[in-house]
Amino acid sequence: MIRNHRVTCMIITMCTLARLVMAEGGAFGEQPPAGARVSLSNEWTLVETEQSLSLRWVEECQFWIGKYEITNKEYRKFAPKHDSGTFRGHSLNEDQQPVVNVTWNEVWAYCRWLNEQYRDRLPLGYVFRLPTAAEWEQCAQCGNRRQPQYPWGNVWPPPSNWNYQGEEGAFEGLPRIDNHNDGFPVACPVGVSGVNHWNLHGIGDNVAEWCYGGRRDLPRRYKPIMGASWKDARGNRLSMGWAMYMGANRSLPWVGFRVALGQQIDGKNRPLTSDKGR
Ligand SMILES: [Ca+2]
Ligand SMILES: [Ca+2]
Repeated sequence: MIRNHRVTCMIITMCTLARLVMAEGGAFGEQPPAGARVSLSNEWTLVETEQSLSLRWVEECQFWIGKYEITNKEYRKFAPKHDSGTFRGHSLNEDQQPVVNVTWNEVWAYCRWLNEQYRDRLPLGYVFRLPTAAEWEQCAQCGNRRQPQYPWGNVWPPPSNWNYQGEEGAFEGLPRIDNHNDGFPVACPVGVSGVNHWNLHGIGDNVAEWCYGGRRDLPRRYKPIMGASWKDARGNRLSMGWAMYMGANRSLPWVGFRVALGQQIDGKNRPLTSDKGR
C-alpha cells in the first residue's frame, strides 16, 4: 500500500498503542492498522487527542523515533511538579515548549515510566528508551552519511524556522547569528521548530537532546547530548557530528530529549520499571 516510502509516521495515543501492535501482528511499522487515516504525505493518524504521542518509523534504524522533542506537558504526566524554569526572564515552562532542566537519570526514568504505562502491549523486545547518539545522528542526517553539513542543508545562515540564537535574542554575552531571526529568543513550541526531510521536528535545533551511550575515555556517568539549541549560534556547534558529554545527574536550560521505541539495546540498563520515588 505505502511501502515505497522508507519512513512512515503515525500518531499513537496511550489507548491505541495496543491496538496498533496487535494489528501489526509482529510486522511492527510495516502497515497501518485497519481504519487508520493515511495522508498524502504518508503519515498515519490513528487518533488525534491531546494525549497523543507522535512517532515515526525509521526503516534504517528499525525503530520508532519521536517526531518532536518531549514537551513540558508530556513530561508533567510523569512528573506533575516539574518546572522547566526561565532564562533571563523568558519562560521555558509553557506546555508546548520542550521540557528542559532535566537530568539524564530523570529522562531515563521517564522512559521506564512510559514502559510501565504500556506494559504487556509493546512488541517483543521493544522498549521506550533514548536513541543512541548514532541513531540520533542518522535521523538528523535522514540516513545520508555524507551530507549535509548542517541539519537543514549546506547553506548559511540557517532558514528562519530553525531556532537558534539569532537577532531576535541578542542576550548579552551570547553570540548570535547575523541575518537570522526565527522569532524565538528561547525554546519555541516543538511543532514550529525546524523540520528535516524525514519530517522530524527540532532534530538539530530548539533544545539539545540527551541520548543513550557513552565514550570510552570518559567515566560511565557522562552521557551524550546531541544537536544544537536555541542558545547556539556558532557554525561548528550547529554542524552535524557535534556532541557534548555531561554527567547524568546534571541539567541545563537548553537540554531536553526525545524518545525512541526500539529494540532493547542493553539488558543491564533495560528501562522497564519507573522510579516511583522521584
Ligand atoms: Ca531563536
Ligand atoms: Ca532538538
